[in-house]
Amino acid sequence: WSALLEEEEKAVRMYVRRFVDAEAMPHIAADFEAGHFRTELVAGLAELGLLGANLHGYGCAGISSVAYGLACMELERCDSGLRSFVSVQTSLAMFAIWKFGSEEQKQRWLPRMAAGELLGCFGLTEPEHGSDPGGMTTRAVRDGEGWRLDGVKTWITSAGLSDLAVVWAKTGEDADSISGFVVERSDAGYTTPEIPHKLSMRASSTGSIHLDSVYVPDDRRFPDIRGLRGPLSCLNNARFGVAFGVLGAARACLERALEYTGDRQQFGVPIASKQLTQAKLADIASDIIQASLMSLHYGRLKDAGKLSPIQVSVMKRNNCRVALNAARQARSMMGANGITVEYDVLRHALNLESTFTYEGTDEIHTLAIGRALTGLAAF
Ligand code: TGC
Ligand code: FAD
Repeated sequence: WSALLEEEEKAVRMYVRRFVDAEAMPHIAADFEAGHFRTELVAGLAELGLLGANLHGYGCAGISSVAYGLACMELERCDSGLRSFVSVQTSLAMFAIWKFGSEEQKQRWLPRMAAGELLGCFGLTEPEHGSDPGGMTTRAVRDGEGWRLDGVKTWITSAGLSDLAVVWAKTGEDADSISGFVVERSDAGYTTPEIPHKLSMRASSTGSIHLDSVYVPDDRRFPDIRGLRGPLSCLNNARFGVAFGVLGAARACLERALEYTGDRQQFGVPIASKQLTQAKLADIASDIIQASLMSLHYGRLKDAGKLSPIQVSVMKRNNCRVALNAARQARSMMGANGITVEYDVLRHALNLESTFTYEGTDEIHTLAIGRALTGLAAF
């Protein structure tokens, strides 16, 4: 499918690949084992223009959606956590400000976020409201010239690394009152405890956001967006990056499996010479090719402003399934060695369990597609 890519897209893919191979790959196994996100990578990611890459203006690179998708693939070829960091900074925190912020808010945060000087996170999920964010209980109550925020957000990527958080809260009882606020690290009552003991996304930072009567001035509320449409619009962008990204993990697993099964001898011959192995490899390769072509087509639609949320659901659901299956199959082809961190594939499989769940679970996207097909909501 490379033949279908523009020169600029190939160039982005190449320079991200070089950066990842030189700076991230050598450390990823150790970082995953240690449960460590390598903050040293942030400056390099910013220098490559990857923070806010597909946004225009405010110091952002303004590359195409396809080029951004390819960058996500290259990052996730190393580890989903690395792509997640870029997704959250770009498609959730920066996009929310870029799309819904006032001109003053954009000028204030976006250039420094693009430069990697300010890191952001995105707080939508709550302990009791994951798939149904409309039920959120985080509240913002008027207090003089500003707002008092109370509530808990959880499973927030980069919470502990971030200088600011885009937080969604209700100002009334209904989902229609949901508003977006930018909370800063220095705000009194704002804390971000890390979530320990993860078996997935270990090279990514994941935490909670505790808002204990946090005062936020009115100039840190997005002026015009109200209701669930605000956060869900941001998710469309992030889901697009996830969908492209996971194919990078799938490709890494295929490459690993090809290498391994070509070398590994059983019954006196390489296991790659066995038909059962070839069937697994053929299925993975064929799934990746189909998913890549669909993603490229949807990426071109996105660049033309014609990609619908349902197409994003189709792409996110399909590609996460393809990638998780590729990682599990690759693991099986590598036998016992496949369970070690040294061979990468189980690390990818563990990470891909998270991608299956976040940005809308597989089931939620299934039901979104079902609703689009039948006109009946089964959530
Ligand atoms: P529903 O009645 O369907 O819609 C409410 C309003 O939202 C609008 N809308 C969308 N707008 C833009 N994009 C979309 N994809 C949209 N989907 C819906 C809709 O038009 C309506 O607008 P308005 O103006 O008419 O009011 O809402 P619902 O309550 O029935 O919920 C639908 C459902 C279940 C699909 C939605 O709640 C959902 O998507 N749930 C999943 C939640 C989710 O994905 N959370 C992700 C949190 S962030 C994250 O996981 C980051 S991981 C980061 C990383 O590390 O990469
Ligand atoms: P639940 O909603 O409780 O779902 C549990 C199960 O029930 C799932 O299988 C689900 O599909 C199923 N289910 C739910 N409703 C239905 C239904 N109506 N019909 C059928 N089945 C249903 N959130 C953020 O806001 N910001 C972040 O940065 C962020 N980063 C994350 C990073 C990681 C590593 C992870 C794992 C999660 C992250 N999340 C983030 C949270 C993520 O979006 C939620 O986990 C996800 O939306 C699902 O919510 P839940 O975990 O509460 O599961």
